[in-house]
Amino acid sequence: MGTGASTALPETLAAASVDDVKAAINGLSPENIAKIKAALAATGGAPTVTLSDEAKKKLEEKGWNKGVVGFGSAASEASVKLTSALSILKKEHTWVDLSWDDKALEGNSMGVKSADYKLISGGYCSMPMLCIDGVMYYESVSIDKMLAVESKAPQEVIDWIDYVIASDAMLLNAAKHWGWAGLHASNDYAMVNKEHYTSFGKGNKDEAWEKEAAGAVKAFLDKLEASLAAKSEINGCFVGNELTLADCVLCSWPLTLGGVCNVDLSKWPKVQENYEKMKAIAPEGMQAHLGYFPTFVGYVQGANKEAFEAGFNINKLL
Ligand SMILES: N[C@@H](CCC(=O)N[C@@H](CS)C(=O)NCC(=O)O)C(=O)O
Repeated sequence: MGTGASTALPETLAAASVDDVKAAINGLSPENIAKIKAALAATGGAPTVTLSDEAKKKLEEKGWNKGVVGFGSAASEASVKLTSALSILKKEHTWVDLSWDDKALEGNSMGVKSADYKLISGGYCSMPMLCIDGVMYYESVSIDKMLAVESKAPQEVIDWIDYVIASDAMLLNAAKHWGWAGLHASNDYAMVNKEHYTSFGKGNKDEAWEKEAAGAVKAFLDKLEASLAAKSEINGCFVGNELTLADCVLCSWPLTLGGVCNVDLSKWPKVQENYEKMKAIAPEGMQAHLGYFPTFVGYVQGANKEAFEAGFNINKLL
């Protein structure tokens, strides 16, 4: 992103893309660099895209350039991290539904593959995104960090979010490799932007990559299991007795890893037990994911069945 990077200091940090900030930093004193770093850390530093004048005009036309507007399919494993956070925080917002196709913008809906979303998302073309006063943020977990900092979440919650920020790219790549890539190739990428998936799937990664990805999955599940084992009671929440933004960034992994990636979760019983308890107290913003995502899992497993049975199976590496 950040195709519009310039060496002038952006007017506000919130309106600055990561590239804008990097470019501006080159001409700054150490004191100002320290100030910028502190400000980014305080907001959580969710990345933003640079919007063209045409994109800004489109947001304005729709009235999405003011206030808080989310973009995504509430069923998706990444979008649920945002919809659940908005729900728990009771944050007033508009939701724009992204469908799994290239449908043009109509009302409050358009396809994730559509030209309209390509424009509005500054070329990001993935979900979710959150627009705050005309600034488009991406990366669900970094957005949740920003919301957590804003709502003065406890440090333990922030620590979980930071942990997921540090590990989720590899986890999602594992799910793309052992799961999504097979499904999307089977229907010629009708639902998604092809270029986000073609470097994954059977035959597209070497053994070293697969070992590293499986290692990241194992380390993640081991950490979740150990932290749940240290709790006095498994109650559906990773921190305390009520769902927090820590649970928002952790809520999708049992279906993503156990379902899409086909990880045998029986080795992590507390993760499973906690997930069952979480479902029973899930907020409104998790319901669509919990209800519809298992159908996607069925499609993914169907599309990968032959390859899985022939040994394309992450469990051999765990
Ligand atoms: N790390 C990103 C992942 C975003 C992502 O891969 N989103 C998927 C849905 S879960 C998507 O938009 N897929 C459609 C596409 O990439 O074309 C996040 O957590 O926000």
